[in-house]
Amino acid sequence: MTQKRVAAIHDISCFGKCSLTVALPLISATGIETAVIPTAVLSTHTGGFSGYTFRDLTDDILPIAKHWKKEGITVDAVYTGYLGSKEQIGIVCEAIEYIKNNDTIIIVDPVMADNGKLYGGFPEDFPSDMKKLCKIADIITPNITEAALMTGLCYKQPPYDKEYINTMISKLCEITNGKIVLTGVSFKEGEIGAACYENGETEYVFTKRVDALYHGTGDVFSSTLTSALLKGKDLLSAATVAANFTALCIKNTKENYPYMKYGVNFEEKIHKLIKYMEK
Ligand code: PXL
Repeated sequence: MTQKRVAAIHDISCFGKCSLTVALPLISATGIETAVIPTAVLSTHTGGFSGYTFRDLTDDILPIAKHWKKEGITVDAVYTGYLGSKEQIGIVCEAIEYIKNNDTIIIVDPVMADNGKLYGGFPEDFPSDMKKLCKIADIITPNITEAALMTGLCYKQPPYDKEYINTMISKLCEITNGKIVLTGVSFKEGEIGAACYENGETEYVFTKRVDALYHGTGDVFSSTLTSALLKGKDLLSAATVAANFTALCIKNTKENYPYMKYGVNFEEKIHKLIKYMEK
């Protein structure tokens, strides 16, 4: 069996454990090669720090993709996350055309918002443009806020009723023909999980909710979901691995490391991720 390869297209937040500093170690730890196309370099992520530096790498994205094509480099999956600007959405769509072959799966995490709010620095019409990237995806992994912003539904706080989640999923189906893993779903106190939609059916995976919010947990979830899918797991099993690992990291962080904006301590639990992948 040849080694699988992912192209991860996200920013590098130099401090704060999100995007590529999460995707690279986690996907690599599962035995999958992780090639990268950085979209921007920031001194920290944008959630909770002020005065961060921001270097836009828009001009590098297409030349990297074209060079890979010239070299005959192909990937089993493209996994996109935080993009540096609205302009990058179209550029990333074009870059994917250079990188993919017929078997490449395109996983789009439309990273742009959480807890009812767009992340700082994104214009109001960013979610509408992000739909273009979701349209070409085989799998999208929005959280409730991102899904609300893209579908025009109002954002609600958990716990949800089934009708809200079903409506959200059917509206997301108008945006993409891909599978949907909607994160941050909860129908009762004390649980959190994801709704997984494929072939007209929605199934759910839940874990115990740890009462703490940390930065970068969406990246932990989508990175481990990507790994699990490439390791041959079906959508629901992959989401189960991702949900359980993310919950474990949050629990471990809450017990030991209090700073929300410093991200989760996933490093000490990587050995567990490898076990979850083997199950
Ligand atoms: O975790 C998502 C993320 C990634 N990259 C940057 C961010 C955020 C969320 O705020 O600011 C730069």
